[in-house]
This record gives sequence, structure tokens and C-alpha cells, in this order.
Amino acid sequence: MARTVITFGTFDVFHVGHLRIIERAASYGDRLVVGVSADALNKVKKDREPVFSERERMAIVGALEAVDEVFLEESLELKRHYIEQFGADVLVMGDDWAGRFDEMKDLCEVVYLPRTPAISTTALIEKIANG
Ligand code: C2G
Repeated sequence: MARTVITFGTFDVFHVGHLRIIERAASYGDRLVVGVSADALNKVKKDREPVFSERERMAIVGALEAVDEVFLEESLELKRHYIEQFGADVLVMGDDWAGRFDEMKDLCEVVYLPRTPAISTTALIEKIANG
């Protein structure tokens, strides 16, 4: 049976940390589905508008070789629903979310992977703004 992996993120100002987690997530199964956070969800989560719109972020993530399918993640509370909808066998998240999705362990395997050090969207935005 093919194993489906699911992961979630905003993936704003796409960088190598994003690429690495997507590639590592893909290695946990045969098919990778990625939930890209909606602009409205991002506003609630991070209190700022993403640099790139949800359509642009979905286009970038969807173009990656490791990604089989993208969809819009509209709410953090819908994780269980998305896991069921896509028939995910594994949920992969970066370890900034460690422990936060353990309640899904009755539905699928839950894996937290270490973040790529020293790179983040916030740091990139600051670096670009400050020259
Ligand atoms: N990430 C990483 N290394 C970095 C930066 C990010 O491995 N240096 C990972 C994060 O851990 C996350 C993914 O890349 O798993 C996407 O990061 P964000 O865009 O910051 O995602 P976030 O806004 O945390 O959204 O439902 C959960 C949310 O949608 C996750």
C-alpha cells in the first residue's frame, strides 16, 4: 500500500529550510501532500500579512518535485479533517511544533523533524529591509 505523508506550513519567502523539510517529509512515504496556510490563517498566527499571497505560495510549493499535491490550510483546528481527507499515514512537522500534534497519533504516525538552523522567513525579511 502506498504511504501518504502530509505536512503544513506557510512557506512564505521560500528558502532552503522549507525545501529541506519538504524533501525530508517526502522520504517518509510515497506521496506527499502539503497544506499551505491561508493568508487569513497567517494573519491570526503571526499577526502579519505574508509577503507572498496564498496563491503564489501554493504555486511555488506545488511546483516542487517532491510534492504531489497542495491544498489551502484554512484553520489549525482542521488538522484531523485534512489527515482523514487525504488519507495520510504520516504527519510531518518541524520541531518548532514538537508535541503540538500528538493528539493525532490515533489517526496516523506523527513525526517532528529538526529545523534547518540559522534561516527563517523573519530573519530574511529583516535582512532585506536593513540592506
Ligand atoms: N522549517 C524548517 N527550518 C527552518 C524554517 C522552517 O524546517 N529554518 C519548517 C518549519 O518547521 C515548518 C515548515 O518549515 O515545518 C514551514 O515553516 P513555516 O512556513 O514557518 O510554517 P508555519 O507558519 O509554522 O506553519 O498548521 C501548521 C502551520 O501551518 C505551520
